[in-house]
Amino acid sequence: MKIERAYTIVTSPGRNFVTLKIVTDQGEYGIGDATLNGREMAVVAYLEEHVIPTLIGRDPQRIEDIWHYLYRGAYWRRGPVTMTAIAAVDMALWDIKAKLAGMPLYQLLGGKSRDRVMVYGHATGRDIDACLEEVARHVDEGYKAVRIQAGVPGIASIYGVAKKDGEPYEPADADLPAEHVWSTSKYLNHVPKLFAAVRERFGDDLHVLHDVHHRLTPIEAARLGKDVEPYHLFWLEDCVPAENQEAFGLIRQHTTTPLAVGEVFNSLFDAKTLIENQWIDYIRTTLTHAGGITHVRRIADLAGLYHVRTGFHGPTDLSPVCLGAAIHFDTWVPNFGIQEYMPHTSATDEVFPHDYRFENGHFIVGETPGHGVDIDEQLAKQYPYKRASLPVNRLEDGTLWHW
Ligand code: GCO
Ligand code: MG
Repeated sequence: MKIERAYTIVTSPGRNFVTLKIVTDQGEYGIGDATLNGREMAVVAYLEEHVIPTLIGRDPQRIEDIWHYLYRGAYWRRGPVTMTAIAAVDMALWDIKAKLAGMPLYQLLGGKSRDRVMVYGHATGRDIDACLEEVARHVDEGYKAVRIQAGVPGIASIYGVAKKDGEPYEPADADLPAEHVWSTSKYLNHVPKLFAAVRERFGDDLHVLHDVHHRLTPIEAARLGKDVEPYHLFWLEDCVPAENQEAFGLIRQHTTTPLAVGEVFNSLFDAKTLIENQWIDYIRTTLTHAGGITHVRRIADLAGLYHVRTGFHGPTDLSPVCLGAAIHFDTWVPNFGIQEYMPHTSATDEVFPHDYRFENGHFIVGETPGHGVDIDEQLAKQYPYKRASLPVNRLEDGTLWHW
């Protein structure tokens, strides 16, 4: 069996998605998600110019060999663009292999470790009251876990918090990066009040999560972790940037609030020190940005040795292809923690027909051979690519900051 053709499909049903389709000479095909939010066309160019020409004629069943060919063979290792491109190939090849085996992907990985996959949804509000209403809506919809982000008095606009109720928190039409103004002190004073209000209204059972989006220094993160301890968060996410993995050692010495990190990681080496030192509790690295199933499986296995569980990144800027493959992975992986879930728009769901289903705060994996997600190429053509940018953050004095 040989790879006969491979090509990228860029579609924007509300936001941009890049999909790689690999077709074999036997007529079987697989698809992989290659979406890197705000840098979509860089991955398209990498795939079209440097990866696809080397795939033609190869045996699609040799997933491991192709992975190492693309990783080692390029000489230039790692990096989000490269690893997203490799991930898309890897995901498409696992899709093909599972279809050939006539099995849903989770069976090929080792079968079910659980019947359903717990997810967390996103509640955001411009102030605490609006936020509590959003949490209530999620609880009514059956969610057992909710990420909670509220506007902070004195900060005009925060990425992760929708400006108006019901709006997405990341405007898809920002051609060039918007600039936000950030105040760490205002934020740090406000967050404990938010979680006090959440516990008071919803009691102890709801799992609550919070994303700091890399905006603190280690000692500030340590303070926040301590301040929210009484509200026992499921996790505090990305409390500092993790290029300096040792920073987490400092935070860990100060707080028992569980720590999650890794949505921007693209390889095992970004997480190795964090995992081996048991400085984190959840690893967020997902299939699309870290070399696909073949590589993320290695991350999860290392994590399992150190009581670190998975909590895959799953915002709407990852396509249903990534979500579908992730649900298979989550159903299998022994050290599963939780899966992030932001519902895609109905236009996106129509472009990407899928067999996973949401039920009572959980995902139930489908039984279709492969990863269970397809793409309607005709429909995809109706939504042309539109450049969209993520915002940047500056401190009140104008200093460029993490966002
Ligand atoms: C999350 C994230 C996202 C990212 C986005 C960037 O936890 O879901 O922080 O909101 O910012 O995926 O592309
Ligand atoms: Mg995040």
